[in-house]
Amino acid sequence: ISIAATIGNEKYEYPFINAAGVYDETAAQMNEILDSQAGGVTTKSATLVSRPGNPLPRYFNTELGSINSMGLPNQGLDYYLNYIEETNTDKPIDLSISGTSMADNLKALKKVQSSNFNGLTELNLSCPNVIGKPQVGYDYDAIEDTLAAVFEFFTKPLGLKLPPYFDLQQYDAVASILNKYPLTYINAINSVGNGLVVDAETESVVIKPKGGFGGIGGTYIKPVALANVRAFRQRLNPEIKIIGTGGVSTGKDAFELILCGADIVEVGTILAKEGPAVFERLDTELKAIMEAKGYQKLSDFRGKLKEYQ
Ligand code: RRO
Repeated sequence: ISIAATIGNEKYEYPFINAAGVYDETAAQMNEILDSQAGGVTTKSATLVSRPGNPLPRYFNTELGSINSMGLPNQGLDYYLNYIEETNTDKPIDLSISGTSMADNLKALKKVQSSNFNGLTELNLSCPNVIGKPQVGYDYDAIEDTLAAVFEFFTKPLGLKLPPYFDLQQYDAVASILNKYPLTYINAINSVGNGLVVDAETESVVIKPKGGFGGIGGTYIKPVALANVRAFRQRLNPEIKIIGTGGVSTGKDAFELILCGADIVEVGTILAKEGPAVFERLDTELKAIMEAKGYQKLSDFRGKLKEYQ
């Protein structure tokens, strides 16, 4: 049984990697992921200049998931470009970029364009936690303006990290924009933005920034992730691949996302809870399901979700 998968020129021997922002701010963390049974690693979303992020506490685990308002803490784009340049690995390293303005995103992507990096660059249009900056992915004109400006000069493989959508007309609108551009992939979904977790005992919120509002991840959001992957797979040009992210904590969750059309799968909340040892467990669980069903490779069932006739 092979669980290998490909996106653009990148080959993932294992189909699980970290979701951008989890276990990936420092070289030491990314090295631990590369040393595990992960298929590769994604960097923390980078800005041009390093940022400390929002005040603590800013991440909280619950039984069914997590809430975060990290606020884009990262070491700056040069740190991640240097890390990639200096790291000897057969596994893909995907570079996530999340400027806090269109001008900064363009500057960052120009830097990537003129660097030696030729892997996947993931432009994050869906950070819910930078105070005063709405998620670009909910503004169709801003998505279009960004892509038009980026593809004026960017010739390397590009993916977009999208926020979750909740209405079928949103998928229609976004897919019709994305289909006009030579995107290598999309990544669906980022956390469900601006949820609220309440601690009944203390009668208070659980994270400090933004009065407790933050991005929800984990089991809570799996049906939203399944829907977004499925809806985009039904609407996007087949050349645009899909990274499925959201609510995966078992091999079965991943199997479901791949049935909906995911090419590879990312894990956030469960990686934060279990650490990089989670990747071996997920690989093993996914293979066991495939073996029981008689599948030899991911393409035997990818996108083949059945509907009532
Ligand atoms: O750093 C964050 O607060 C953060 C980002 Br950039 C993102 O894209 N998604 C998220 O849940 N948190």
